[in-house]
Formats: sequence, C-alpha cells, structure tokens
Amino acid sequence: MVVWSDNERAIINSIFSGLDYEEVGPSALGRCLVVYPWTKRHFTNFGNLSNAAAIQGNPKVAAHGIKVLHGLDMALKNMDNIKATYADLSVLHSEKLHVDPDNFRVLSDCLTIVVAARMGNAFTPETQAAFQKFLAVVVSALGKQYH
Ligand code: HNI
Repeated sequence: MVVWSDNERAIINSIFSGLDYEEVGPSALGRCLVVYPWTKRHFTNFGNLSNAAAIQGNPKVAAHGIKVLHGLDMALKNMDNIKATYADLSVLHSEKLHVDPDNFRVLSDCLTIVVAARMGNAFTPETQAAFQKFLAVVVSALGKQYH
C-alpha cells in the first residue's frame, strides 16, 4: 500500500490546482511524441505527426493531451486507492490499445519536465519527489492489468 504524508498530499494538490490543463496536456503529449517517436504508432489517425512543428500544432494531439492530463484527476481524487481506480483504463490500454506499458513512464517523465519548466523555482526537490512518486504510482496502476 502506498502511504502519503500530509505534506505530499498538499504538494500534489497544489501542483494540480495551479496547472493549466489546456497548455500543459498538449505540451506533455507533444513532447512525448517528438522525443519518443515510437509512441506515434498509436496515433496514426491523428494526421500529420511528421516533425515537431506539426506535432505541436496538431489539434488532435492537443485534445488528447488534455484528455490524458484529466485522466490524472482520477488519481488525485482517489489517492488512497489509485490501483483500483485505474483498473479499467489499464485493461483498455493493454487489451484494446496495446500500448507498451513502458510508454506510461516516458509520458510521465515528459509531463514532469513540462511541469518543472512551468513552475520554475517553485519546483523544489521536495516538489519533484512528491510529483514523481505520484506519477510512479499512476504508471504502476496503469500497468497492473498487463499479463
Ligand atoms: Ni492513454 C485513451 C489516459 C498514457 C495511448 N488514455 C486514453 C483515455 C484516457 C487515457 C483517460 C480515454 C479513455 C476513454 O476514452 O475511455 N493514457 C491515460 C493516462 C496515461 C496514458 C492517464 C498516462 C499517464 N495513453 C498513454 C500512452 C499512450 C496512450 C503513453 C501511447 C503511447 N490512450 C492512448 C490511446 C487512446 C488513449 C491510443 C485512445 C485514443 C482515441 O481517442 O482513440
């Protein structure tokens, strides 16, 4: 079982309450598609993903990035039950979408980088530790139904 200190809970809530979903979601997914180009194989119906400019200007990438970021709200609202909360999404990504679960990790790293860049000095080592712990639990939960 994952244990959260009051301080970790406060940090994570504060990160999300200051998050511009419409900006951070597209930036994180866009960065993932640029830096880890194999992730593009899941989005062949998104149109032009041929280079960074095309990816960053692609409205389908933007919309999906926002959707994925809102997918983290589920964890935020169920911090003591993250594994069960993601059971259905894990099945979807595994059995229907066939997403390699290591891609959850690379996307979460891209999100960390984008959030760190936006927060600047407020992204302290303590903030980083709490945020990466949170994302690691989500990544593990999303990978739970793979077998
Ligand atoms: Ni993911 C759909 C959440 C990582 C590929 N994904 C979703 C949906 C949510 C979601 C929510 C919408 C489900 C629905 O419609 O019922 N995805 C998340 C979260 C993470 C994640 C929280 C990690 C933090 N997804 C990834 C990764 C990939 C991915 C890393 C591929 C590289 N996801 C998809 C695809 C779909 C999807 C593909 C379906 C898109 C569509 O609209 O057809």
